[in-house]
Amino acid sequence: MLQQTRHDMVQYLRPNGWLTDEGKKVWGGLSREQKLDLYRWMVKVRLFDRRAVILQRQGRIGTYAPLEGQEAAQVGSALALGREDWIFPSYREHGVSMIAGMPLAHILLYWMGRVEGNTAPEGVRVLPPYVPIATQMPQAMGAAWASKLKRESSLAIAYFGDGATSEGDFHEACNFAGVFQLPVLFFCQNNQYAISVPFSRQSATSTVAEKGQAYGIPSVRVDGNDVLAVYHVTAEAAERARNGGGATLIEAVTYRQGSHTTADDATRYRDPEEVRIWVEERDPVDRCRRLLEREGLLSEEYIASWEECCKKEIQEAVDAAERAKAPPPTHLFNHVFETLPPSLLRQREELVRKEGGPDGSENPDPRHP
Ligand SMILES: Cc1ncc(C[n+]2csc(CCOP(=O)(O)OP(=O)(O)O)c2C)c(N)n1
Ligand SMILES: [Mg+2]
Repeated sequence: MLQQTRHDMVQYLRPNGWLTDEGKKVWGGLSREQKLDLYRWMVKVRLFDRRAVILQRQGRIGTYAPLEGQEAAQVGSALALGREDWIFPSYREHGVSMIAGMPLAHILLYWMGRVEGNTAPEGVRVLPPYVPIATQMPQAMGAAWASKLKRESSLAIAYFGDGATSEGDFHEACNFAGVFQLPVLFFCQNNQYAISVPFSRQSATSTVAEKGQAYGIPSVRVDGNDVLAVYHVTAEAAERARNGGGATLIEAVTYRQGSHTTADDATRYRDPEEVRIWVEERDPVDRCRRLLEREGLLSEEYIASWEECCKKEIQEAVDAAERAKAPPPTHLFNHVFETLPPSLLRQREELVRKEGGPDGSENPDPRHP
């Protein structure tokens, strides 16, 4: 059990694919399937992510926030949660969402600007991605409070970035969760940049974990590219939350290998040598693969057939998303105001006049005749 903040970084799997002594114990407690799952999910998430970037470049989805490099932080933490837990993601958590049961087609539809992409299927407790930075944190805290008042076993987890720790919402959520001992996990993927702003220009503290400590929340810093350590640290925090032990802040130290979004160019503000080190020497997927290969759990044929299987599933999701009928243009006006203000009402009427038909739906989108 974590009783206090650890400023040293928890690491079980070294970048060269060898386990530490503590790591050997944790690894030994996992079944063969659990071990393979860590790797299989990371591969699926990476292949999905790469395909989504290509779709954006082809003009088939609007914009996209890539997660390459952050697979271990997302897969390790998501696999430690239960189906009853509430997940409050930011815009980069596609890996977490798919593990929690969000269909891949929905994730693509979200980036195509469709409202269906925000709707989780029955029984999937994933909230829509939160784009305004840190706003998911007080809401996750509120869900955790509700769970506590109703004496339910579910916890809430908020995913956010290093930049979010400069927002008031971060501090308010941590304070409240600390005082009321709420079953909430604050999971920070410290990928070291908030768009072009490096962590050193974001915060005068050297870690995010120490900010949680200031609110009386046990806080832990973990190697976010070490899927085993992330899994174990999150499972421990989740167990504690369920047993009435309150909130935990987890700082997963990782790196965004690509750009902030497809609208950004990270080569404008990052040293190529820094990127090379993270990509070539600290990659989370390679690290796990090396361990599994050495243990005889992975072969070249197995890797190839798993990748094929993922690509097929991703292709099916792309087809399903592209088959979805486009909404009428008047949908632009839905989902913000319950009653449209007069100015927007006028604009809507103008659009209906131009498009023809009572609500514009009689003029089908030419891309989906
Ligand atoms: C309240 C608010 N301010 C500014 C923005 C613009 N913005 C979008 S992403 C981003 C950087 C966030 O960085 P971080 O929290 O580290 O998350 P990351 O993108 O690295 O995952 C900013 C400033 C926003 N979305 N919301
Ligand atoms: Mg960041």
